Amino acid sequence: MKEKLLDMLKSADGYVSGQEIADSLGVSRTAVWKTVTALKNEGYNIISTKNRGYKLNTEGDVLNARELLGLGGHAFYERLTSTNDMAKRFALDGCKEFFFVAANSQTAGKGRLGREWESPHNKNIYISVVLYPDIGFESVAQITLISGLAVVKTIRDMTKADAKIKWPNDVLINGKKVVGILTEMQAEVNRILFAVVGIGINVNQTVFDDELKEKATSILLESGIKYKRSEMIAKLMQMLKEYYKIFCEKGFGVFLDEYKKICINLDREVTAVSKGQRINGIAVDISENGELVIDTGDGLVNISSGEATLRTDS
Ligand code: BT5
Repeated sequence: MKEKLLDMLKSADGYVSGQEIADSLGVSRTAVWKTVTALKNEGYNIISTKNRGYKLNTEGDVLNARELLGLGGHAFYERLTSTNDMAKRFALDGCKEFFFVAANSQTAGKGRLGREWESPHNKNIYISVVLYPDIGFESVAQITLISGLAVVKTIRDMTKADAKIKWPNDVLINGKKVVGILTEMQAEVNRILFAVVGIGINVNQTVFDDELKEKATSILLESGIKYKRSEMIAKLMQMLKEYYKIFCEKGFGVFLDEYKKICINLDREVTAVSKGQRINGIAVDISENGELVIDTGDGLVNISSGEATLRTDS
């Protein structure tokens, strides 16, 4: 009943009267009113006007399983500890490639190296995608890089915001972090069993904790526009599939030019911590394998995204 009513409102050009809905669904007007109330509680912005009926304000941003239907295999949760952890469980159960887990909030959203990912309810995208890459261990870190490219393309195409990559796993707009990516993998001695790419996009968040205020932002804050998360997820999945397919066929090298163009670290001073060692210098290049090349003054050092954290001076 909810689905049918929602379909009627979605396809209507303006108001639909309560009577018309009741007749078409074969229910009472009270039942219509109750269903509309339930949909409103889910977050749908339905306007009720006396003598005219109901109208769906399509500007609203609602993320739920219904809105994600049609995007292929997926699981949606209102609240989860971490979409990455849940995606791993699906992968262990043998879900298909590109299966994704999305949530409206995370209670233990993860960054790299045990850091936290702030995941307030009903504002942002928290999504984890299962992949079965047939590549060597040394190439897994490149999945983060191509995922970053897919995210940047999605944001640029949809919002026109000037999104850039901070190697290896951050997407920034106007110098502030708007996206974080966490790739995890499970492997046997000589073979990758699966990889999970977790992507957090600050879409409609407007208030950040004190600790994050200076360094984090959202698409709404930067563009002034409230985007629909379900549409952004659809576009992101399309881009990710495209980029990943090319990556599996041709490797990371074909993305190098595109990556360098939008990577903010190049030609700037960086401090990298890799395998417990601090490396200071100028980031001069990205290698064919997606490593950051740092000129320390004493020579060039390549660091792999899998094992480095990075500070870039502006
Ligand atoms: C990351 O780690 O940037 C990876 C974040 C991945 C989050 C996604 S959400 C879906 C999936 N499920 C998960 O559990 N995780 C993934 P890292 O480079 O370590 O950055 C973490 C740092 O970013 C924190 O220490 C904060 O300083 C900052 N931070 C935390 N929450 C943020 C937010 N919402 N927006 C911007 N910065 C944030």
